[in-house]
This record gives sequence, structure tokens and C-alpha cells, in this order.
Amino acid sequence: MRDPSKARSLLLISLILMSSLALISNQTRLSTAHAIADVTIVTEDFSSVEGTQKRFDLTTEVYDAGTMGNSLVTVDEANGWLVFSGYNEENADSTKKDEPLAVLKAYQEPDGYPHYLKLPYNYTVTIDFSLPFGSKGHFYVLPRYGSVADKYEVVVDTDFNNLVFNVVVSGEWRELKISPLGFDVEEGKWYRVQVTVLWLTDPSTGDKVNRIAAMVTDLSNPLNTHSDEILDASIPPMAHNGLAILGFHPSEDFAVLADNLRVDAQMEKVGEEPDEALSPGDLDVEEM
Ligand SMILES: [Ca+2]
Ligand SMILES: [Ca+2]
Repeated sequence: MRDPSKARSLLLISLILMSSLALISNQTRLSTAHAIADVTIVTEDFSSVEGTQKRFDLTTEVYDAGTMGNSLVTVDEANGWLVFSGYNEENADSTKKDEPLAVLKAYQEPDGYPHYLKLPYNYTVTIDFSLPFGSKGHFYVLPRYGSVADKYEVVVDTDFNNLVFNVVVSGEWRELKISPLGFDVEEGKWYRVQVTVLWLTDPSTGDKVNRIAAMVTDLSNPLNTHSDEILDASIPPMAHNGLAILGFHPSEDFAVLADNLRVDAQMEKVGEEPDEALSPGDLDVEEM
């Protein structure tokens, strides 16, 4: 004999299932119609030396000055952190510094300038940093990176608690903006830096320009957050579009930790980006 309550619950379950499926397919249609989703194109958690070295060039642009301390970027495998360290107390008046830059490279390629990763014109990089107790150091995200002499600098200045934007073109350094954080960067705490880099038309001039927007957030107190941005066209993305990070202090012994790197980009080509020429060899298809 049929159990009517069982039949009713079966009917109910099927109805719920059907309506959920309809909802999911509606949402899929809506999201594809109205927004191009960001895709995560790079992540690194610094849990191993080997993994980090596949992703980062930790040798080519590590500058070591003076006789004291070695400028280094190392991986702390036990904690899963990237560690920038160096010694600049003896170099206070010099322009040569301990400056251990970590440059993103094409995955698993050897170190060296020809292998630096070229990012899309528009992207967002997210990374966390911390000052170990008793240490000094500022944290740098370096978009439109070509070399140490050609780059933007988005800096969290931990001496004066400022967000600073600079640009370096052919070795000529220029300050673009100093923006007070409104809170103190404290040792032993973690901060998240998010930098969005866009190549767009400046409505006031009609010319193409970089919009570089940065947000710094205290991960232990999200009320401590600060954002600012610049417009500048000194380094267009077709000239340089690498990405590097740095922990550094110009006149002190320093140590800075970094973790949880993520780069997100919209997988839609901007008009100016060069077209890739596909050849059959690129498709990895075995010949018949
Ligand atoms: Ca040194
Ligand atoms: Ca980690």
C-alpha cells in the first residue's frame, strides 16, 4: 500500500530541487550577462622554498651594499612566509642600498629579466605583510615593473604611517602622493595591501593613463583601513608590465614578512593589448 506522506515528501523534495536548479541557472545567466568575473591568475602561500622559486625570481634584483648584513629574500617554510632582510645602517648617506626585490616570473622558468611575468594591463594584487617584533621596514608593491630603475612604487611607510605613491623612470625617482593612513602600523600585526592597476582613459584629458588604487587594512582591526589612488602615465603597460614586491628600510637594519599573494584579473583583453599569434605548436595537440 502507498504511503501518502512519503509521496508528499518526495514531491516536495523534487519541487525544491527543481526550483534550486532554476535559481542556479538564472544566477549563471545573470552573472554572465552583467559582469565579467575576475579570475585568480596567480596565488602563492610561501609554504615551500621550491614552490616559491617556481613563481618568484629571488636572485636577479637582490642588491647587497656595504660590508654588514646580507640583503636576502628567503622563505620561512615553518611559518609559510616570505622574509625580506638587509642591513642599511652603514649606508645612511649612500644611494646604494640593501634592496632585496622579489620579482614575479613566468611559472617554472629560470631567473632573469627575460623571464619576468608580464601581467595583463588591468589587475588587482593582494598581499599581506608584517613587521616582526623589534624590526623596521617599509612594504612595497611595485606595479608596471621593468627593472629596479623603471617601476611604480606603492609603499606602506611604517615610520610615518603613510601610504606613498612614487614612480621611477630610467632611474629618476619622483614622489607622486603621500596619503596618511590614519592609524599606526604596529609590529607583530598583519596588514593587507590591495593594489588595483588599470589602464584607462582619463576623462579630464581624454588621454590614456594608469589608475593605481591602493587599500591598506589592519587584519586585526578592519576599522583601520585606508585607500587612495593616483593617475599617472609615466610608465604605460606596453613599456613595462611586470610586478615585484619588496620589504626594505633605507637607513636601518630591516626585516619584513609577506604572505598570501593573489593576483586577480578580468580575462577580457583590453583593446591595446597585443594579440597573441597562435600556432598549431601552441595547442599541445599530438599530430595525427
Ligand atoms: Ca649589506
Ligand atoms: Ca603562508
